[in-house]
Amino acid sequence: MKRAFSGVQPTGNIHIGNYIGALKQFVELQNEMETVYCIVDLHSITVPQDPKELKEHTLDVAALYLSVGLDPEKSIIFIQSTVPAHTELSWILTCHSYTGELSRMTQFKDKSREKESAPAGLFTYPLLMAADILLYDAQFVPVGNDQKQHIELTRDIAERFNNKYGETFVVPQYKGTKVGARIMALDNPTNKMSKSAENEYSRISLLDSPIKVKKSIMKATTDSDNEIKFDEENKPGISNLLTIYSVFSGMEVGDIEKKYKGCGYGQLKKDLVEVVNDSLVDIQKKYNEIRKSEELIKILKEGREKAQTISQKTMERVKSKLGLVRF
Ligand code: ATP
Ligand code: LTN
Repeated sequence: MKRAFSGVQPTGNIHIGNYIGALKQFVELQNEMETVYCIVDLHSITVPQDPKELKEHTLDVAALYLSVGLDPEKSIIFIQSTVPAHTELSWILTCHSYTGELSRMTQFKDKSREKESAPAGLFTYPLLMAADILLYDAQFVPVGNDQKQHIELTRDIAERFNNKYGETFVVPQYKGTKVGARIMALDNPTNKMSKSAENEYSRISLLDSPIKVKKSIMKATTDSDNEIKFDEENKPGISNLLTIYSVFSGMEVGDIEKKYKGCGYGQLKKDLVEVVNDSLVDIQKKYNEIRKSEELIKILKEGREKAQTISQKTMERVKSKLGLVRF
């Protein structure tokens, strides 16, 4: 049986970029293979977090996993820090990777650029991610395309380890969506939409009110020629809106272009507000039912048990290959 693994950081509330690039795939894959989904709280502390907010956001992300359609009967859902094998394997991988390859990671370069000094965890972050994936023998990693480079590194490390010690790890593959693997920020379509960007109107969170959604879309940066055409290079703003429209309405981009031929951006934006708000209603209803329920903790505890069973087996295999004494 094939298996997929992925994770989302509890650095804020999930936005439509996370949903389109990652979570939508998480849900679809549930019917095709075994699926393991994590809330990667240890990744989020690579940058400063408020402890109270971190706790809330962790449970928010768990509740949102369920609200978008993850089914605990089909998927293992758990919090990374509740399964110690993640940090354990991460150290072992740290000893099997090179500072040179970590320095080439664009996410590290981007996140450390404006800092006077960067935490070491920001640098070794991809190794914790590699540990997450390799612990579960995952063949597939559904993520947005900003994570492609981290998956490549995971593959390199797994292959290197296998060559040195004999077959130990499954070498995983990046799994991206055809449409929307990189949703752009609404205020600046040359940046990726991000949970931690300062301007809240740069993104649409799955928990945003209809008014906030309306403001974010109506303010979205476009170009001035007023032609509704998908052209990522020359018209990144309008192309981004067309992608979002397509995913939430189920319509092909070409059909949306036809529908709005001769209309201005204002009409497209107004309709997009409705399309997005209609989709968020159900997610938010489910979220409100589950977020404060005992059920949520029960699901996370069951997920932890299942994750522990799988990851412990991998750790036994790894330790034995390395010659670490076990009794
Ligand atoms: P942060 O701003 O804290 O770095 P983020 O918004 O980039 O957070 P992550 O938790 O790092 O979100 O990512 C969760 C998943 O969503 C990953 O699979 C990531 O590739 C995907 N993702 C993040 N942003 C986008 C985006 N703009 N478009 C498509 N997928 C995205
Ligand atoms: N680095 C990812 C989050 C992440 C992840 C993972 C994704 C941590 N561990 C394992 C897939 C598999 C991010 O920033 N989006």
